[in-house]
Amino acid sequence: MTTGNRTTLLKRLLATCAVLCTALAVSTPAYALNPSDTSVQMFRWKWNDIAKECTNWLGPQGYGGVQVSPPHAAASLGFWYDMYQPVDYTLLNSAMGTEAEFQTMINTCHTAGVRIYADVVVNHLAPGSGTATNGRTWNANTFSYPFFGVNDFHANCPIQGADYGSPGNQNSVRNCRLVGLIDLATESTYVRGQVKNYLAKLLTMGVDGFRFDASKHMQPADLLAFVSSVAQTTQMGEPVWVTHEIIPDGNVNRADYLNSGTVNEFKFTYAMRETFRGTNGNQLSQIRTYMGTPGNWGGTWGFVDSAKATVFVNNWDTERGGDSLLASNFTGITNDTQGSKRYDLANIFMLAWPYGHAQVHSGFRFTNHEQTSPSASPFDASGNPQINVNWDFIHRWGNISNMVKFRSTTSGQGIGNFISGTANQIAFSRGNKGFVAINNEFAAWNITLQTALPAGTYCNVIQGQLTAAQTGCTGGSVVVNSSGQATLNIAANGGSAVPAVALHVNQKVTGGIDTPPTTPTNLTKSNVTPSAATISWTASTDNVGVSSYQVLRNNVQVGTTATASFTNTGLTPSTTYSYTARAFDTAGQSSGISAPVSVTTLAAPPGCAVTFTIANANTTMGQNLYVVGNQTAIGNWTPASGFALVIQGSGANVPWSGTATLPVSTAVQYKYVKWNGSTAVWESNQTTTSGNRQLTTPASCASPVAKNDGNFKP
Ligand SMILES: [Ca+2]
Repeated sequence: MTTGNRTTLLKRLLATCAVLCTALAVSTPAYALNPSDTSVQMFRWKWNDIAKECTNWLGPQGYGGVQVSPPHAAASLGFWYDMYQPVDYTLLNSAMGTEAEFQTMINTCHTAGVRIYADVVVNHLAPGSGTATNGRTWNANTFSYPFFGVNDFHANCPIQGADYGSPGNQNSVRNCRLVGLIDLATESTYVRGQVKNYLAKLLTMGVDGFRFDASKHMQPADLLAFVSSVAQTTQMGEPVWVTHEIIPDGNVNRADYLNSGTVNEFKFTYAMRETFRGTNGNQLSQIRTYMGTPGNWGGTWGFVDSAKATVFVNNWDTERGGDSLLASNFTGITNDTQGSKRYDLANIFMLAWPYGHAQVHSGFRFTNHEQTSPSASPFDASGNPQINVNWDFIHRWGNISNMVKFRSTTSGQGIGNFISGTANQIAFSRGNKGFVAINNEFAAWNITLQTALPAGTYCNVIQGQLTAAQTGCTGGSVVVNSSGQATLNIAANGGSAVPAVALHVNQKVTGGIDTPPTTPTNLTKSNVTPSAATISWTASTDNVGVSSYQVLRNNVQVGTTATASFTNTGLTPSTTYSYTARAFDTAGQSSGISAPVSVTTLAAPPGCAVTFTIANANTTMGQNLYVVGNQTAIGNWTPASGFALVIQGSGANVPWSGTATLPVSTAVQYKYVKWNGSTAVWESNQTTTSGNRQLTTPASCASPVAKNDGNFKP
């Protein structure tokens, strides 16, 4: 490297900085940033696309920040990991966009309330040789990089697998080459100065924090020196956010790095995979044992304290290495979004659980492990997001995205009312601000649980949010009663629904608390007959109004009614039934089921056998004699349904006779009818007042009544 080259570039850098400093001074923010407890890893998203997402989605949804891919200039070989092979930290043209686009993204996201965290790769530089994303060249064989030369690197030795063991070889892990990458001498004054310049430039541009890549491959003192050498406050007036990538092994002591930032708590990533898949005997219901609880974090797995943890269900490495739950890995294995909603549930848990700084991961779908980001835009020509097409847009998945505001709303609240159903079902309160229930079981979870929420109707943010009028929800809702209890009906995992409920006080329906109707009382019976009964009750009351009652007979609905009375017909004589009722209000809530009333139908009245005989009908071929009259047994005046008599002998005038059963104590009117199946020939009228033949059956009929009616009256 020549001094001249360095000087030229420094001039260029200073000129850029002067412009930017002026711009930033003018745009000193009058706007507020979102709460900082959640961010999203926008893996290989272009700066221009991130800017759009900040404005259109991330800001309004409450995301606190975006962790962007490394903005330095890097190798460009056609693989996703090219960007982890830095060449130049000064002219920040990368696979994600130009330096100017990077600056615009920062400003746009800040305006939307969203911070920008840069992924910083300073352990190593690119191997091989070539032209970087900013047009500058490098050659690792001659240690020629725009700002680094032969004296700026550690010796050429590979890190061995055993170095990560216990005791392992810490010097090798920190000073030898990680997968062949040329290891920077990060303890040297010159290298530290270059890193300082890079970090200072990013902060000046408005970057809000750093994710240090491969931190365990550098000395803790190096990282502390980097962080200490630059401003401690961002352009937005906040402390600089710092987290370290430190994958646990048998050698690294993560506590050594906590003086310069938080650590990526990979144990959380592993715990999500193990507990939601239920592998190795791990159970979601035991999560407190594994990782501890507020004020006492650690657990049997040895989690770092919450204030020192950055957590994610997966990042780009674990999604390719299989160390986490998976969402976009289409290399031939089953994702945790296929056949289950484990991936969604784990993100919901992460955002509901008061541990660490939570990061959602949003990347792209891939079919081989080295495949780089799609050339297709995440948006269509009209600017609409193409979700789960090439880019997965996990930050827009409704059930995950809505949990960002759950997290900020419940910030500072502890865990209460923790309960497990099966080993795969848990629920807990976040103080009196929120409540969540997660059903990672392939069976529904229907249960009434205690919350600490104020009474009211809440939107289940897993399914939707408040409507614009805030009087209803775009998805399902849950009622918390005056005792703080909520009755939940959570679908089984494995279906189309994400089987969880999440409620918080900023998604509470206004316009009054919708309470269920009172339960109907005092059920009574009346008008009981052999085949019917009327059930009545004391009307229910409700704050929004009772719309209907459901009437149940032996626990099965037999009808609904708007009034407090219902007549049930079609019953069987001499049978006992149990009736109950419940009320529904206009909001669809139901009361409890009433106490039952027992009804026994009356016995069917005993019949009275009457033997009808008629002669001299003068029937023609095809005609038969029928008794037709005002009783069901004799056809209710319909010849086709009349009671058929049987001819007693042969010839046109022999008697016809037959015995019908009629109700007792009943006034019966009838005529004889000659009927050939289509034409009725009725008797003419009698001298009775009705013109019909008449009889009244007795109250009891020990033997048939003989009704010898003489001759057919033509
Ligand atoms: Ca190193």
